[in-house]
Amino acid sequence: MNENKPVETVYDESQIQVLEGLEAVRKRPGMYIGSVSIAGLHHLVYEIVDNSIDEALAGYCDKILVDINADGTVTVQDNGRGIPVGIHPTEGIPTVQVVLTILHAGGKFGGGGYKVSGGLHGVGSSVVNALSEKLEVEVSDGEHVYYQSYERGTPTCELKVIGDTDKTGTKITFLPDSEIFETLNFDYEVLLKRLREQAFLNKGVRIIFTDNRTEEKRSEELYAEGGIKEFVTYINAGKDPIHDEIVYFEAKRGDDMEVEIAMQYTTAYSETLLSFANNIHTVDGGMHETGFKAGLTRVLNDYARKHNMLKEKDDNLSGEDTREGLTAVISVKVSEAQFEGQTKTKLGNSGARTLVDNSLQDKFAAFLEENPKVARAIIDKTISASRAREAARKAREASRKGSQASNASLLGKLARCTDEGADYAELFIVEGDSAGGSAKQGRHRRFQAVLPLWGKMLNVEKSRIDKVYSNEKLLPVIQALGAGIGEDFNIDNLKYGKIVIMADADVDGAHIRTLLLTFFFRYMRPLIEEGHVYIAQPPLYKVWKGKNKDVVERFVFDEAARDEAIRELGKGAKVQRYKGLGEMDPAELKETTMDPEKRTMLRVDLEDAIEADRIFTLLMGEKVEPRRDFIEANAKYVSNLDI
Ligand code: 28F
Repeated sequence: MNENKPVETVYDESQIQVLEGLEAVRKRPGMYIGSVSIAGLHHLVYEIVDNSIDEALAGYCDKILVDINADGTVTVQDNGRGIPVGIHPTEGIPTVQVVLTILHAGGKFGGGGYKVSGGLHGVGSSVVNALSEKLEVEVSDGEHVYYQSYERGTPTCELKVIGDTDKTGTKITFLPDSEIFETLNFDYEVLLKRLREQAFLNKGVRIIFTDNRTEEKRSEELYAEGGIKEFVTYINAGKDPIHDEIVYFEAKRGDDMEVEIAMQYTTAYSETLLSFANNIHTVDGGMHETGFKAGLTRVLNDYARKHNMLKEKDDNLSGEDTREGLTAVISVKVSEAQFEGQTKTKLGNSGARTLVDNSLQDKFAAFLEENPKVARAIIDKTISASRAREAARKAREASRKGSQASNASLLGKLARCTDEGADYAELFIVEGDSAGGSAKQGRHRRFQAVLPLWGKMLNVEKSRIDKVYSNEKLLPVIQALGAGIGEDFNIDNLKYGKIVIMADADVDGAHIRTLLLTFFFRYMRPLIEEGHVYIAQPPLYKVWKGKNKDVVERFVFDEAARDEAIRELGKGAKVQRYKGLGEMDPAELKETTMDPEKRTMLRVDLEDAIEADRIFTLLMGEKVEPRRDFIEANAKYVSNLDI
C-alpha cells in the first residue's frame, strides 16, 4: 500500500480539506442530515444504503444486507464492485478513504447510473463517517479484503489487506456519535418502511433487513420483481380493484430523464398518488405530478367523448373526478433533479411535466383503446364521481345556507369555551352523553370546549362527501371546528389548536376513535399532518387507600402499574376498574384526563400517509378479514407522548 505514498504537500492539503469538512459537518449536522433527532439518525442509514442502491442502478449489485446489531451499530453490505481501493489520482490516498473522508466525494459514478444518491441533503458516506463515533469499512475486490477504521471521520489506521476473497462488494459498520444524536435507538418499523419503499422503486434489488437487538431476531426480505407494480398491489391490499391488471408504462427523454408509472382504479372514493424523483418521495409533488394529473384528465375526457360516454351537453370530467379510487405510483429519474420547497420534496424540473404528460397521452391512451372493458369501468367510475361532486356541491351549499336555527340546534350540545379561536383552545370530542356531562363540568371553561357526539356514525371510507355533509354525527364536528372539509378545508379558520378525541378504552371506543380519525384523515388531513389531533388517555384503574381528606389515590393505565400501586399503598389498598369514562365523576375526569397539568395524551402522528392510507382502508373498507387481523394489534398510527 505504501509504494504509491503521495508527496508530502498533496497529503497535507487534502488533510486540511478533510478536517475542515469534518468540522463543518460536526458543527452543523442539521445542514447535512436534516436534524439530530431520530429522523437524522435514520438518515445515516439511508445515506449508506443509497450508495448500495446506486451501485445496483449502475447494474453491478443485486443484494443489500442491512443489520441493526446488538451493540447499537448498523452494518450495510452490498455485492457491488466495491469502492475502489487504488490511490486517487489527485488526492493521493486510496479512493475509498477519499469517499469516506472528503465532503461530497464519491460524486456519482457515470456510465449509465443516475445521479440519484444523496437523499434529501445530497450528502454521502463522508457525512455519516463524520457523525459516527466509529466506522469500519471492508472492501472486497475479488482478490483481497481491504479494511480501514475511523473515529469521528478521522482514520485510525491506514487501508490494509485483512484477507483473501473471490467476491466483490462493500461493507460498512458504523456507530452513530452519542455526542451528536439525541437518541441512538433505531426504530425498526421506520427503517423497514423506507427499505421496503426502496425495494419497490428498484426492482430486482434484494434487501435483507435484520434486527439483531432482540432475543428473537426480526428479519425481512424486501424484494419486488415487479417493482412499482407490486407497490400498487401492496397499497391496494384492503381495496377492491375495478380492473385486475395494473396499468404500467415507462418513457424516456434522451438519456437524462425517465419515468415509470403504475396505476390501478379501485372502488374507493379517495385517491392515493405517490410520486418519487430519484427514489426520493416527493411529498409535495411537483412537475411530475402536475404532468400526470393534466395528462390523465385529458386522456380520459378525450376517450369518453370519442366513445360517446360523455355527450356534447355534458361538462368535462374534472381532475378530481378522474382520480377517485385511483392508486398510482409515479417514479422519475432525472440526471439533474431540482428539489424545491421548504423540505426539498417538490420536483421543479419542468421537463418532467412534459415527459409524464406525453407518456400518458401515448401509452395510457393506447392502453384504453386496447382494453375497452377496463376503459369503460374507469370512465363509469369517473362519471359517477362527477355526479357525486355535483350532489356534494348542493349539499355543501345547503349546509352553508342552512338556517341559523338548524345550525344552532346542531351545535346545541357544544359547550363552548371563552377563548375559542386561540391556539391553545382545546375541543374535546366525547362519545356518550354521560361522559359529555362529566367533561363539561370537569373542564377549564376558559380554553376547553366539549362536544358530545350522538347519532349514527358514518363510515367515511364507504361514503362520498355528500353523505358526510348530511351526517348528523359529523356535521356538528365540522361546524364546531369551523374550517370546512375536503377541498374547502382551510386550517386558518380552525377554532381550536388541539382536538382531543375522548372515548372509552374498549372496543366500541376504539371503533369511534378509528371512525373519527378516518374522517379527519380523509377530509381534514392537514389537521393530522400539523399535529392538531390528540387521543385522550383515561386511566383504567383507580387504586386508593383511606377516606375523605386522608385518601391517597393513584390513577393508572395498565395492570402492571395497578399492581405496582397496590404494592406501594400496601395493605388495605382498594382498586376500581373504570369500564368507561361515564364512571368517572367530573373531578376525577378533570384530574386524570383533561387537566393539562396532569393528563397524558397521545398525539396522532401520521408521518407516513401511505401506511395510514393502507391501515384505514384495511380497517374501514369492505374487506372483513384484514380488519379482524388488525384490530387488536392496532394503534400503530399513534405515537408521541404528549404530557
Ligand atoms: C455499504 C455501502 O457504498 N457501495 C458502493 C461503490 C462502487 C464504486 C464506487 C461505491 C468512483 C469515482 C468515487 C466501483 N468500481 N455501499 C457502498 N459501491 N463507489 S459506493 O465508486 C466511487 C467513485 O469516485 C465503483 C467502479 N466504479 C465505481
